[in-house]
This record gives sequence, structure tokens and C-alpha cells, in this order.
Amino acid sequence: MKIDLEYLKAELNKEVTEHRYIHSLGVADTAKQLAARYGADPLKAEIAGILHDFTKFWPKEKLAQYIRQYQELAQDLLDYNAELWHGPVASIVIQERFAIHDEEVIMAIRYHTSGREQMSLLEKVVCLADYIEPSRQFPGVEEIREMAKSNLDEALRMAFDGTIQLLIKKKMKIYPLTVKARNDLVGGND
Ligand code: DGI
Ligand code: FE
Ligand code: FE
Repeated sequence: MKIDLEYLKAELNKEVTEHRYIHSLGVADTAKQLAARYGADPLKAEIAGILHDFTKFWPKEKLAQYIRQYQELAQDLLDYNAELWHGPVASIVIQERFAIHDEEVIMAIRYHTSGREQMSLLEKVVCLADYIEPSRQFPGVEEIREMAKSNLDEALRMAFDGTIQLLIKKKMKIYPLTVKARNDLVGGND
């Protein structure tokens, strides 16, 4: 894939806050390492990491407009928390803006927040990197970082569990794909 990573970073830098920029480069770096460890494409992981939060600061209404306009995006997103919208929208915007047409990269960005059932290796790597990149600090993150060294699925299951627990605590809805993603990572019939 012919792509200028420095250009992508410079464009991201104009679009998001300093904090979010540092987070995104952290995700890119962590995703690249996880990709190397688990056999995904490190360059695709890096690209998806850089761009995954590209539309994080777009106004809610603009994100909602994109979702309504692009029927390939799940329309039921609009019934759930607006924090779920930036990944799907970014997965469209990067195609137009940077001529990125790699389906794996597009899907890794699209599902980085919600997850889904049957996640690809690259989707898992980017989603997990988003939780554990070096600047992330929350109770339990060290335990997930440790698990990420040996078991990708189990680390991601722990990450989703944390998010689901938080949503319940805040009395928020859980997007069904997040539940499916989480169930998929639990082995057996339990
Ligand atoms: O964009 P980031 O802050 O780096 O991280 P993210 O894209 O994973 O998550 C954004 C937030 O979305 C996350 O803190 C929790 C919130 N959220 C709201 N409803 C849901 C949800 N996250 C998931 N996975 N599922 C939901 O239903
Ligand atoms: Fe995000
Ligand atoms: Fe992120």
C-alpha cells in the first residue's frame, strides 16, 4: 500500500486536540506491535491506528448526517450513544479524503468502538490498542496490558467487560454489537 504516514499524521494533527493526537499515535504504535505479535499486517494496523479517531470532534449533527447518508453504515447507531458514531463516520471519510480503499483498514476503523461478532485479526488489534496504548490510564489497564502479551482474545474480552460494566454503572444503553463482540470472545457455552 502506497501511503505517506507523515502526511496522515499532519492531517490528523489539524483535526483533533493535542491529547487526542498523542493518543492516536500511541494507538498506531501499539497496534503495530500487536499486529507483529499476532500476525496481522503492521502497516495496516499503523494506518488504522493513526486515523481511527479522525472525526472524534465533529459535531454530533454532522456525524448523524453522515450515518443517515451512508446506508452501508448501521442505521441503528443513531438510537445509541453518540460516542459510537465517530468510528463508522471516519471509515467513510478516510476513503474520500485519503483514498484509502483497503477493506481491512476501513473495517478496523469502523468497528474500533463497538466491536462486532467475528472480528478480524486487524479489528481486534486496533480495538485492543485503543484501550491499552501508553497514555491510557484507568483501573485495570495494567492487567489488560499484561494479558495482551499472550492472549489477544482474552485481553479484548477484558477490555469489553470493562466498557460494559461502565455503561451499566452509568445506566447507559449497550449497543448490541458490543454484546455480540464480547460473547464471541468467551469460549465454550458459558
Ligand atoms: O474514541 P476513544 O475515546 O479513544 O475510545 P472509543 O472509541 O473506544 O470509545 C468511545 C466511548 O464510547 C467509550 O468510552 C464508551 C462509549 N460507549 C457508549 N456506548 C457504547 C460505548 N462503547 C461501546 N463499546 N459500546 C457501547 O454501547
Ligand atoms: Fe474512538
Ligand atoms: Fe481512540
